[in-house]
Amino acid sequence: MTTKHPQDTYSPRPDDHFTFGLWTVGNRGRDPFGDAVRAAIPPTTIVRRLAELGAYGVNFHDNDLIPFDATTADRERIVKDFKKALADTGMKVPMATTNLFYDACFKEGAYTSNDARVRAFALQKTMHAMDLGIEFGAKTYVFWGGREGLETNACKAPQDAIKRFREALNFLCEYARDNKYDYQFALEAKPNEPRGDLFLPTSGHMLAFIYTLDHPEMVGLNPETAHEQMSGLDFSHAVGQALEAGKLFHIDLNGQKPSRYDQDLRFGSEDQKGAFFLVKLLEDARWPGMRHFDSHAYRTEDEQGVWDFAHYSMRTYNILKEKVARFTADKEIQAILDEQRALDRQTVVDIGAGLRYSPRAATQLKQHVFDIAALRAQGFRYERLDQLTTELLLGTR
Ligand code: GCO
Ligand code: MN
Ligand code: MN
Repeated sequence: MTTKHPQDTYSPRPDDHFTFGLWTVGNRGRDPFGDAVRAAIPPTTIVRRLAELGAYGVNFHDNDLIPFDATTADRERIVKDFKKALADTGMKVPMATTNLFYDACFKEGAYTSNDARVRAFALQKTMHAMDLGIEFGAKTYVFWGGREGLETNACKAPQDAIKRFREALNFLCEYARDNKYDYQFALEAKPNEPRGDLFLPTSGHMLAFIYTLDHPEMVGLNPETAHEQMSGLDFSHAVGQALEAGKLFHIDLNGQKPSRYDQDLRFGSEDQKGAFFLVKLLEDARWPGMRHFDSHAYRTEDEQGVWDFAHYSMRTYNILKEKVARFTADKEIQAILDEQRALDRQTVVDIGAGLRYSPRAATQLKQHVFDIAALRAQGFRYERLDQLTTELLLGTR
């Protein structure tokens, strides 16, 4: 089956650095109310089709590639075939991760389980999965604690769960160092689902936690659009804080309707304005990371719809990137922003650059007489700025 998408300036290319999880295009449409609607697509086929569409690479959980109960011989054969597909197409594996949520043994948690045997098994499984990622040249290792949560606070105190999560990450940082694995760890927050509540529910919680680890320099964030929006938060603010802290190690792009379960919709299919500001944030910062899509096709789709979904995810990013260039080149928009920059540059008292404290600066500032009436009278022209942005996005400028 081939999907023909016409080539134009928005067509994805490998140097756009778009990646997909094997689990995203491989999603078979299961949900809590219905079974699979699509056949499984072999990982090697996913690699070949995504390469044709212009993607840069694929990422995987250990069990997306190697089934949970595979024999050593199975593993060797699968790895060999997958390496061949990558070599044939030039596709890369920038990120790897562990499935610590699907198997029934993880129902009470993995690193945070009350059962010490499960915690130890989760570590063992992660070490094997880290070894696998290294075989494919992965540089980022993602931690999403799908089962690290609870339904009733009667079962454990959140502080104990956080301590266990810290112990596990400290252990795995040492494992990476000991083996000279060139990984950066990226922690992914989510407020709930599949557990009633998940520990460390937002990127902000995760960021604070990172600085309590033995090797905070190895660990950053993997924020996801849908997950921040589930908490009613603006995704760009989570990403902005991660960028400012030098902790944006990876990103999960998708779409989400407000206050729902985790929908993992196609990037840009919802809240196009939010998606635009997110692309603007990443592009203005010249963020060098992968533009990874953690989403899947609607359950209504057959395999053709899956490749449409993949192509349109990348295409929308490129369209929004072009809108960002237009925003930067738009004289009326920039004139308003110039007024803001001029306001920003005003000198109140001569205390040097910024608001750096000194006793002299404090004295001068305390003595300064402000023209409060002028401050009150200042208008900011954001209605016009937003309307110009809106018209740019709607295609009328
Ligand atoms: C989800 C998560 C996952 C993770 C993936 C990689 O809500 O299902 O977003 O898709 O991103 O397990 O860690
Ligand atoms: Mn995700
Ligand atoms: Mn998700």
